[in-house]
Amino acid sequence: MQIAVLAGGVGGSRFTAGVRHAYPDAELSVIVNTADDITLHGLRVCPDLDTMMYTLGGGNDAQRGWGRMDESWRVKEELAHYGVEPSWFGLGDLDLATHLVRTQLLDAGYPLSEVTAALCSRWLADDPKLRLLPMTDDRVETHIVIPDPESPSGRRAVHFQEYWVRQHAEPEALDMVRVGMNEAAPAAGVLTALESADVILIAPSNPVVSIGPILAVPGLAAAVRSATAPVIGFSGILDGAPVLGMAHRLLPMIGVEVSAPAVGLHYGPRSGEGVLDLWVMDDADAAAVDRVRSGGLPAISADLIMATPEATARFVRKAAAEVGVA
Ligand code: GDP
Ligand code: FO1
Ligand code: CA
Repeated sequence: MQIAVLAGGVGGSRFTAGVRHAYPDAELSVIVNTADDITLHGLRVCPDLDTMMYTLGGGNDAQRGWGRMDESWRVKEELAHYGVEPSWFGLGDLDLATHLVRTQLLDAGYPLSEVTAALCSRWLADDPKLRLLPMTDDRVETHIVIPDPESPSGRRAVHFQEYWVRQHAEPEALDMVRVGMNEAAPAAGVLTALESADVILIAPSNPVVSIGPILAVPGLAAAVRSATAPVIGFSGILDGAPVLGMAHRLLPMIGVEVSAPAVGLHYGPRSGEGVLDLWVMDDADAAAVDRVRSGGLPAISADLIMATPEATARFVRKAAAEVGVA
């Protein structure tokens, strides 16, 4: 069996761990958001790819959600002594090695997909049927437009990391610019993974800044829509709020209500102009199943709390059975 997953960082990696638990022998291709990426101190940092790689490779810090376990911060402290910014974004000593290797390989001319495979040859050596694919080999970076009374236009754009990590998504998000998106193309391997999949799973990742950018890569949503496999989406919004994180700060910006049915209808049914054959919401939203169905999108509810890979595997299997995938 071949499975393709679309995913962001923390939610995406928990989900993927559950998919792997449900289907230990499947060829699993994870198409990961790279629009969070940023260059700092001359180093290319790919947070969602790294969260995925560390988590599936057993090297992540589970408490923080991102970065390495047993991390130390000596380089960060030393940079602070030099007064070097940004001081609000921490690259740990162990994590730095990943960014050094990545940047060297990118500078040598390798595409991000090959660089990612090289990094994963260390972390995912025990699972040769698991592949991490960046959504694109091109540079795409999300910027968020926020109010700025001091600017002549009354607004300014900041990099997504500055909005998320430094500002804790506190300013109102007025708009979003995905720099580089128009010129981007799906990374090597992405279209084949979608074409050859037996099932395509959209993780309960942030719909605006994780799944949104993946589907916005020119040609990628069309490939999901024309895939022969059924496409199942899972809600990260439970009972009107994200399980964790700040998705509720960004959904209003794209005109989507912070609710599981609204996010499902935003992705939309493949029978219309959307990408889904089935939308899975938490049992807390069971009463909204009819609302989704009456929007033309088949829907079910399940316990969507990803407390353990086993718990995640249970709802993944339930959803797969619903679309006829064993
Ligand atoms: P990020 O890239 O690190 O921000 O992570 P993702 O975009 O992959 O995932 C973040 C989303 O995962 C959030 O919007 C959460 O609501 C969702 N999420 C986190 N934990 C759970 C869970 O246990 N169940 C479900 N259904 N969603 C979750
Ligand atoms: N998140 C933080 O809240 N603070 C940090 O200092 C921070 C550093 C960092 C370094 C590498 C990396 O891969 C991720 C890092 N993150 C940090 C997490 C991350 O940037 C965001 O939570 C995501 O981009 C949202 O998905
Ligand atoms: Ca992310």
